[in-house]
Amino acid sequence: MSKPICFYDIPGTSKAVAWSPNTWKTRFCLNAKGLPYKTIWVEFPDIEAVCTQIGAAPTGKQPDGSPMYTLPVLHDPNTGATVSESLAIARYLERTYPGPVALIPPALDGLVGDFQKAVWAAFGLPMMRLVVPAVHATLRPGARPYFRATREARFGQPLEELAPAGSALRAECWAKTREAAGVLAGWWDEEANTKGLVPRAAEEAGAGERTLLVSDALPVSYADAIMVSWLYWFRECLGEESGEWKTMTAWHGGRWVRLMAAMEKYAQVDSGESVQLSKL
Ligand SMILES: N[C@@H](CCC(=O)N[C@@H](CS)C(=O)NCC(=O)O)C(=O)O
Repeated sequence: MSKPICFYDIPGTSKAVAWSPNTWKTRFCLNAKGLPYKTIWVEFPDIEAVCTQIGAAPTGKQPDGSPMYTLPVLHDPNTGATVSESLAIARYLERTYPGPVALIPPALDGLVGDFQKAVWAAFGLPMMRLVVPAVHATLRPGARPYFRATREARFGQPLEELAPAGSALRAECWAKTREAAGVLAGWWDEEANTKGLVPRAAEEAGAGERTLLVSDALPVSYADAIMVSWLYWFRECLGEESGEWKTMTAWHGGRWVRLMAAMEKYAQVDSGESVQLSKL
């Protein structure tokens, strides 16, 4: 590889700038594989125009049936490929650049798609209600009206009513999100215990982090990247200093913070360059 890969991401005003869970998955892959890349920051209202311009395929349909364009997108000048959708990008990177770390071991390629869907099904709506209003506040001011209009159309409700601070609904969403994370914690435990990676006694003492869907040679996997990307979303949008984030860091014996710490070496964010088409 000689030329840096172009990685399209959405900027925010949070500490890391990068806040989107779907694009974080791609960043973890690029960093873990040590691939040269540059981030191209695209504001929400410009995503469709940029994707059309670079020939990125839509990833779904809008409610009116028109194509839906989303980030992450990756353009690899070394192969000419332009790839949309986080899992398709992870698979492209795995196929094209198998070393030095295989984040999706070949035998688990089929499973990882189901895993991603299962994580989404477990967290789903309660998590969205909690964080979507915070995403709005995290975006740069010029991108907010687009985000508000599209998300309010999707939920059929003003952002302020999705899970208002102090409401019983918000408490219920938190309880469901915590419960879902508990189910996921069981999957990580099962994996670690099956492989003998972390003895039960160590877990009870709260020691060590564990990773999921690993081969013995791998420190982390794409499955870990998926989970940590959701956690980054919470942290970046709710704010590291918020009471809600602090509460979350204590969930399940602090295991999620340990998993984040294990992935931190792959979390660098470059300054990259910005594309701005709309007058924001
Ligand atoms: N399944 C897609 C989902 C990507 C996605 O929803 N991205 C959001 C940002 S987190 C987006 O770009 N939305 C564009 C829009 O709402 O206009 C993936 O995993 O890449």
